[in-house]
Amino acid sequence: MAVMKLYGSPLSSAVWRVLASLYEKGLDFEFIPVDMKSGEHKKEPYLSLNPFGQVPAFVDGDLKLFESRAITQYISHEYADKGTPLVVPGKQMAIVSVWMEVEAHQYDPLAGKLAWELGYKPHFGMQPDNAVVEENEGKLGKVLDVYEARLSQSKYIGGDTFTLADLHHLPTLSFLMDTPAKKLIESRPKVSAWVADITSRPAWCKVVEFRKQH
Ligand SMILES: N[C@@H](CCC(=O)N[C@@H](CS)C(=O)NCC(=O)O)C(=O)O
Repeated sequence: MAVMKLYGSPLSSAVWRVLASLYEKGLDFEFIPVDMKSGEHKKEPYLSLNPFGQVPAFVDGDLKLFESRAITQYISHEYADKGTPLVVPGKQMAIVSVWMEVEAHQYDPLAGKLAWELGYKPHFGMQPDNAVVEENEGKLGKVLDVYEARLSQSKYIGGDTFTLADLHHLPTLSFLMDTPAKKLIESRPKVSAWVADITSRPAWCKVVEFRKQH
C-alpha cells in the first residue's frame, strides 16, 4: 500500500497540526516539502492538491485533502484502531465538535494574529505592531477566560480524555508559549496546567523535533 503523503512547510502551524495527528496515531507517512519562498504553493502542480495555494495538502491513496482540521478528522476516523483514539463515541463527540469549532472560530483567528506579530514577524526580521498585539491579547484573554471555566469542569477541553479538540490547539499554543503572550496562559491556572499537559505529549515532542530537523 502506498504510504500517505503530507505536503507542506516545516514552518507552517497548520502542517504541525496534521503532523501531531499522524504521530498520535503512529502512522507511517512521507513529508514532501513545498518551497513557499519560491511560491511553489501558488503554482501547478501544487494547486491541484490545494486550490487555495496554502499548505498543508495530504494524499492517502486516491484521496486528496486539504484544510488541516479536515485532514486530522479523516486520519482519526480512518485509522480509528491505531494509536490514540482522538475521537469519541456519540454525544461525547458532539461536545468535542463544539470545542473544535471554538478552536477554529474563536481561538485561532486571535492566536494566529498574535503568533504572526510576536513569532513570525521577528523571525523574518520585521517589527511587531504593538496596537495589533494589544487588541488581540485583550480579545484572546476573554476567550481564555471561557477556557478557564471549561477546564474547571473537565480535564481536557472536549471532555475527560485527550481528543482532536485539544490537538487542534497545539500548534498555536506552543508557539505562543515562546512569546510574551504566554502571560495570557500562565495567568490562568487551569489553562496553564492544560497547556503543560498537552504540550508534553510524546507525539507533540516529535512535532517539535521535526521542526528542529527540517
Ligand atoms: N485553514 C487552513 C489554513 C492553512 C494556512 O493558512 N496555511 C498557511 C501556512 S500556516 C499558508 O499556506 N500560507 C500561505 C498563503 O496563504 O499564501 C488549514 O488549516 O489548513
